[in-house]
Amino acid sequence: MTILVETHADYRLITLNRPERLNALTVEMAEALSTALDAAEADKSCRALLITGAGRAFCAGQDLTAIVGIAPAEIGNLLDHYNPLIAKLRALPMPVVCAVNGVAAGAGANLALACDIVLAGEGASFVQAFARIGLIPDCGGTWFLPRLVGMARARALAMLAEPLPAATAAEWGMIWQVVADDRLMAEAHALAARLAGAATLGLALTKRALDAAETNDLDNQLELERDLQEEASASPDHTEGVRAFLEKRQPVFTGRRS
Ligand code: LHQ
Repeated sequence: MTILVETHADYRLITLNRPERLNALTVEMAEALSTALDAAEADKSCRALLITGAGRAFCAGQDLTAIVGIAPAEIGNLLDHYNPLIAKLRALPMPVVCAVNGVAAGAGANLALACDIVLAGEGASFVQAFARIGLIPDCGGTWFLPRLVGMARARALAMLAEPLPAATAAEWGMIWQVVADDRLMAEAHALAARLAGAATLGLALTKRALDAAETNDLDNQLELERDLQEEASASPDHTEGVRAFLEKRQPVFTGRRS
């Protein structure tokens, strides 16, 4: 099994599972991941996702043994498998937490950056390894990096392909937090569980608004916020949130759309 899926009360843990290859990506694995995302979305009781890697690495990017000597068109075909996966992750109507448990290289780094909240163990690192093999950052790397760390740092990361330690990645705003390696999974599970108990529709619409903000001007974004706010306000979780505030108690969110 190239990925493992573990179902928790109201979230799922997906583990990239080719530890002997540092969880390097294959088409089979991308398809399995895609199926797992669809299944999570279809399950109404699943309200958050947690992604990590088995063994000592998060993901070493494309499995290089699979691309030796293949035609350029085949490289494009490979990305036709990976690109929908990145788009699906971004559009998934629930929060996605990534627990980067070791090195995240090439497409593996950008898979992590596509997630909503990235936690990393202090021994983890991020490498835009593409330049080492004459390629360009893909799986959204050229889109995510400048937005997260600014163009100057994005260019150097992409061109130098040096490993960026997790602590620097957090300092630069590329990821959310660094935690001690032996605390990583406990913290990541706690975060996923907390998000799974939140107002799911509101978070899903927040994702949409933030992604749209990357290309909208202010007028369009204000208009979008207006429309999405109407949608969010129709949810039972909005009603519950306001009621709980007025009653001075913790809200109990269900994640139901209506
Ligand atoms: C690997 C890999 C790997 C196979 C470690 N493949 N075996 C998308 C689609 C289409 C076209 C092309 O591009 C893309 C996007 C991409 O992702 S391109 C970028 C691909 N990734 C890389 O270039 C990274 C290659 N790996 C590394 O630089 C190092 O392995 C890192 C920095 C990740 C880890 O270094 P170490 O901790 O020193 O581990 P290691 O190098 O000793 O690796 C352990 C084993 O895993 C080793 O096998 P072995 O049989 O010697 O134990 C590696 O060959 C294997 N492995 N990455 N991507």
